[in-house]
Amino acid sequence: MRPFALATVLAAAISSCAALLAFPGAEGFGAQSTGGRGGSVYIVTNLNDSGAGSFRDAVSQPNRVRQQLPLLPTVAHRDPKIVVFAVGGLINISSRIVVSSRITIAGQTAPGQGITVYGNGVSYSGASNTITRYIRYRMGISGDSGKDTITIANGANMIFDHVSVSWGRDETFSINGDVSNITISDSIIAQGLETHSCGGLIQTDGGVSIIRSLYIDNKTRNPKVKGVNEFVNNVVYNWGGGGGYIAGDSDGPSYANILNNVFISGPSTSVSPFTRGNANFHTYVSNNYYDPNQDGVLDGWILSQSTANYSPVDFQATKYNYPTVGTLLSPLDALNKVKASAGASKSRDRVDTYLINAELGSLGKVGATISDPTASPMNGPGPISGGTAPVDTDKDGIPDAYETAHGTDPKVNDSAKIASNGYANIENYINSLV
Ligand SMILES: *[C@@H]1O[C@H](CO)[C@@H](O)[C@H](O)[C@H]1NC(C)=O
Ligand SMILES: *[C@@H]1O[C@H](CO)[C@@H](O)[C@H](O)[C@H]1NC(C)=O
Ligand SMILES: *[C@@H]1O[C@H](CO)[C@@H](O)[C@H](O)[C@H]1NC(C)=O
Ligand SMILES: *[C@@H]1O[C@H](CO)[C@@H](O)[C@H](O)[C@H]1NC(C)=O
Ligand SMILES: CC(=O)N[C@H]1CO[C@H](CO)[C@@H](O)[C@@H]1O
Repeated sequence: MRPFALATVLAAAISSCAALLAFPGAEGFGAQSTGGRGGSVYIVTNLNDSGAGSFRDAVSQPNRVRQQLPLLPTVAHRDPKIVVFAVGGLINISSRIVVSSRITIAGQTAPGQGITVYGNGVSYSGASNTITRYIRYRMGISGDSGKDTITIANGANMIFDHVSVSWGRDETFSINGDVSNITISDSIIAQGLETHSCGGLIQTDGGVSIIRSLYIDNKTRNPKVKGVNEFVNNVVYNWGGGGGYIAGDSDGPSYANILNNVFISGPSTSVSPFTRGNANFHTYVSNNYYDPNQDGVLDGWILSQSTANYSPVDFQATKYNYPTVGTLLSPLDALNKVKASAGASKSRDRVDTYLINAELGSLGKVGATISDPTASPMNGPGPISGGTAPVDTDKDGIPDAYETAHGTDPKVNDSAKIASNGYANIENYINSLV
């Protein structure tokens, strides 16, 4: 093939990849992550910390040099992997897990109440093209001191959707550095542990979308933002004295859309929802709802655009043109949506149920103040019922019943094959579950 023709074919392949969303309905800066598409399927078959069949083995096999086409430079990267689960339950990890590039983690495939990774945190630093859905990462006091539940210090093109993240010893979900094209959608970021008790830094010029997610029970940084950010249809509940949405406090320039969010004060809340802005924080703000009186009734109001409400930021007259939600909800519709489906909600665990029903549901009256998640009222990360995986005769990750109903052969290992709609067969299965 002549170089010209090769380039044309590659360009076509790249643009057709780029057009496909991470999954139907994916939104925001990370919506086009390709995850493990085009690679093989890894079935997690046990809850062990490490070893064959474990989550750690599935997600953290190191990068390697791959044979490249002629004329193209050699690059080290990892075989893409789509990770599915034939077990549900608690995965108790001692050391941190480092997630590699080009990976799809489909927590929604786990039977029973799904998967909780507990005991330490998870790093996505250095990764690119990850899709992470319907899984719980709960670090806890035995995790490494000074570390986050989820850390991204560099990397690109990642989407976290319906993920429950809690109990970070430093930050809970932190993005800080040379990081591009990230979406956090329909997720819960909860209970950063004292004494730091932080939701997280969201500091990068590469673009982070935070959509329909819940920040709850963090003293500060719910989140703390610098750089390019969109914050749309989220709920922030019971932030503490350190601040709710912290609109940058450094000289670095920021460009943010802050639209249709809900801020509800709780027992720990003593400050207004926006703090610490400065003239470098350029922002379009609109339709943010605030209910400060902790009386168990939704009786707040929409904040007007004034420095009294938003700290001293540089207001913009028009929105930044960011990849954003298909449907912008009203703040109170966003609250209902978050209550109904934020986090790993295919089967909510006891922790998220408590946070959503007892705390957020109290509309200001109840909020946990915790430094030890194993103590009352949280009582640790479990139990998580394991359930039973459906029969999968060819062990390709797609159950027989689905294969029979959708015209693939339950006796042929064909789940990694790309279907006519551009997704792998296994992706069409995992996307059908939620
Ligand atoms: C998982 O851990 C159990 C208990 O330590 C052990 O018996 C089993 O062999 C491990 N499984 C694998 C696949 O390593
Ligand atoms: C997790 O493992 C640690 C170390 O083995 C153990 O002390 C702890 O009880 C385990 N926690 C859970 C919830 O299983
Ligand atoms: C981020 O996404 C944009 C739009 O899809 C793309 O042009 C850019 O290359 C991406 N950045 C990185 C670092 O991959
Ligand atoms: C299925 O095929 C893939 C290659 O497409 C291979 O990596 C995998 O090991 C096979 N799985 C089984 C259970 O044979
Ligand atoms: C869960 C948790 O750590 N919550 C903290 C949130 O912030 C308040 C106010 O500072 C603390 O009292 C809580 O402990």
